[in-house]
Amino acid sequence: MTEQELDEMFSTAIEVAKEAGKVIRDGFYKEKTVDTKISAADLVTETDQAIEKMVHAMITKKFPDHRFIGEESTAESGEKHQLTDDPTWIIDPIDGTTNFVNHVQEVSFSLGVMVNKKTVIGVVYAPIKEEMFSARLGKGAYLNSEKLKASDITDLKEAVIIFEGGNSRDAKLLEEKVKNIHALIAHSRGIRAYGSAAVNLCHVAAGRGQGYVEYGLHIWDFIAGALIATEAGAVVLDPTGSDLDPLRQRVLCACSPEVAKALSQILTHIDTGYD
Ligand code: LIP
Repeated sequence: MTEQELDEMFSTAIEVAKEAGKVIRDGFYKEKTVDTKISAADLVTETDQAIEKMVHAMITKKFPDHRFIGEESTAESGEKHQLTDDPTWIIDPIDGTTNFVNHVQEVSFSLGVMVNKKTVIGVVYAPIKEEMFSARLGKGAYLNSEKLKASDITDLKEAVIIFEGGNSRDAKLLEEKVKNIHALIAHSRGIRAYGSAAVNLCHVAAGRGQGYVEYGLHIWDFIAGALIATEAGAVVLDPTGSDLDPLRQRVLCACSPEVAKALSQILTHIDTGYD
């Protein structure tokens, strides 16, 4: 893939995010038709579906040979997505749908592009707050035009950690998550939950917290934010400390390797499956 091709893909990603942002803004305070997916806590609205269709059309028009993985088309087909070496656009039309339904501003459009299974572009747009986070592999991460740098804290005791309950209501899984919440509160300066995995990763990239961990996610929730966080100097790993596997449904992000290691040691590692 040439630099010129990557430039073109990056400007398309920004353009697409701005268009998705307009639709999110239009729907934000309106009455919504809400449906549920795997549990009563896993929501989808007509806006999620409309954005995904619009974005898919925009991308395939410009890059007909590229592949596409989207949260809502995957849910509709009920099939597992295939991650290949081909250039692949990975979309979450609204990350933080529960926030969207409840008029909470942490709502984002998330778009990652992978080539040879490596993320080369990440864009997370939180349109209500007018925050456009973006990164290209090896070229740094930005919030609007400001360069991002993660916090330089190395001691977990001084760290604020973002943690989410997720949308599964499986009793055994919840028991393990509660153990993790206990461990995180005991060892850190405090926990937070903003309700959007993509935004959570961007918060760590922007130094608005020192770590984030979640079990039970999917590639579209975290792939863009993971590049933004790493390009801002944070580490993004599998919670066990091994390399991040984009299909393994879990992520650990920390501002420094020391905080990552300490987090990995206190957590109970939950296996929610493989996409
Ligand atoms: C949501 C995430 C949130 C997580 C939920 C869900 P959605 O994405 O970003 O952080 O806890 O499990 O996956 O469903 O709003 O796109």
